[in-house]
Parts: sequence; C-alpha cells; structure tokens
Amino acid sequence: LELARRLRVDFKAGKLELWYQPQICLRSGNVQGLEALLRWPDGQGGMVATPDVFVPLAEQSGLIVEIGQWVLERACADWRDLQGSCAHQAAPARIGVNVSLAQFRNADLVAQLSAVIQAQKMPVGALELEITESLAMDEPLMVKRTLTQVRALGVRVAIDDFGTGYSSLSQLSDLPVDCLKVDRCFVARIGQDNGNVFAETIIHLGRRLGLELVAEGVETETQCEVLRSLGCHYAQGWRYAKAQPLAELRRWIANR
Ligand code: G
Ligand code: G
Ligand code: MN
Ligand code: NA
Repeated sequence: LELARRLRVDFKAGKLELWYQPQICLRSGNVQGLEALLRWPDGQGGMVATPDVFVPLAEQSGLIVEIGQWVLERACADWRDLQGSCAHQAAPARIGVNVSLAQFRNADLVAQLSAVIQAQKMPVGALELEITESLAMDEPLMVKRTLTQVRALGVRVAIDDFGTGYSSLSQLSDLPVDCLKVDRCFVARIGQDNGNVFAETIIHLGRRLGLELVAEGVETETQCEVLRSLGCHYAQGWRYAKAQPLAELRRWIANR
C-alpha cells in the first residue's frame, strides 16, 4: 500500500500513538513540561516511518488537520491524567503540541483549543503550541492574527527549531510568542571551536525579548552546564529521556 494511503487507514484504525519527551528546569531539575510527539508503530515492535517522513505526507494530503485535532485532544487528556497520577509537585505543568500551517488555515483551530482547555480544565499557560519559523513566515498576517487569539485563551506559543528557518528577525519580533526552542544543531556545537556563539546569541536574543528558552537535543551534562550559565531556562533531550509512551513516562517520573 502506498505510504500516504496506509497512514490514513492506520490513523482511522487508531494506530497512531502520541509519545512524550520531558523538558527539565535547568535550575531546579524539575520536570517543567512535556513535548507530545507522534509515532506510527508497525505492530511488530518497530515503526512504519518517522514523523519527519509521515507528517509531511499528512500535510500534503490534508489529513494533518484531522490528525492534529486528535493530537491536541489526546495530549491534553494525557496531561490531565498525569496531574492526577503523579505526586503533586512532580506532575508536568505544561504540555507542548506541534501544529502545522494547515491547522492554522482551518478556521476551527481557535474553537478546538477553547473546547479542549475547558474539557480538561487547563489553567492559563498549561498548553503550548509549537510552530516553526517557516510556518510563521509563510502567511505572517494570518498567523499573527490567529496567534493573538490563541494567546487570549491562555495558550502559550513557542517557536520550534529556532535559528534554522528563513525568518527575518524584524518579522519574528512582531509575533506574539512566549518561548524560543533552540534547535538541536546549535546545542550539538556547544564545546566545539566557536560553537557556543550560536546558542549564546539565541539565548541572549530571547532573554532580551523577555521570552523563555528551551534547548533541544541536549545529550550531555557539559551542554547542560553551558546552557545554564548562558541563562537558558529549560532543557529537552536524551540526557534526560527520549520520547516515550505515557505509561513509561509516568514510571520515569515516579522513579526520579
Ligand atoms: O519525534 P521526532 O523528533 O522524530 O519528531 C520530528 C518532527 O516531527 C518534530 O520536530 C515535529 O516537527 C514533527 N512532529 C512530531 N509530532 C508532530 C505532531 O503531532 N504534529 C505535527 N504537525 N508535527 C509533529
Ligand atoms: O519538534 P521537533 O522536530 O524538534 O522534535 C524533536 C526531534 O528531536 C524528535 O525527532 C526527537 O526524536 C529528536 N530528539 C529529541 N531529543 C534528542 C536528542 O537528545 N538528540 C538527538 N540527536 N535528537 C533528539
Ligand atoms: Mn517540536
Ligand atoms: Na524542534
């Protein structure tokens, strides 16, 4: 079966899963948040394809609008579940969900967000949307208008993979956002010749704009120390945990 058709069939059959990667506060070591990440298991212990392959397929076919609504509802239901099942201070305050441009073009996004935060009784700041720079630059006026409505609901906005897109800084500074996610290519350069310059520049830019900073792809304690000293707030990466299913994440939190 052609991959795009198989994706539709498997999604309708409930075979897509949402896994979670924790985001750790670099000061306290607490789990501050989670990023929800799609997975497509093949039913035999492997994966049919990675999200960087199948998410673009879903975007091309338009299926991402339906998948995106499911992701939003699943992620917020799982966030609510964790509030009840973790020791009080250990429950992640925040859940981050990736969204595609097609979901912004769909007029229902703001209504969907409003419904899910009411259904799960989510406080202001508990839900965060992750958008890429290219999404933000593609249709800046429409995206800005929608982001303004999104934030009026108390939903946060993060720019994903920051520094890798073709954004103009002046357009970016005009967008209503709360957080920058430092792309993992800049984290990987930390400790190499001149490697800290990129992470440092992005972190200083974000802090000057009053934004929160999350570093992605953090793999080593040295990276954590440098990021902390540069003023980065949160770290996400294999140093702490890979993305994992909800039940495993719950055990991981309980065992810390
Ligand atoms: O989990 P992994 O790091 O392989 O994810 C790769 C990319 O796939 C992410 O950076 C993100 O851009 C995209 N992705 C993962 N889950 C989702 C999702 O639920 N919706 C959208 N639109 N993209 C996702
Ligand atoms: O949303 P985004 O496309 O940034 O998704 C994060 C991607 O980065 C996922 O594909 C995830 O599997 C990957 N990832 C997460 N943590 C690490 C890490 O510590 N190192 C590396 N190399 N990749 C990571
Ligand atoms: Mn992301
Ligand atoms: Na990213």
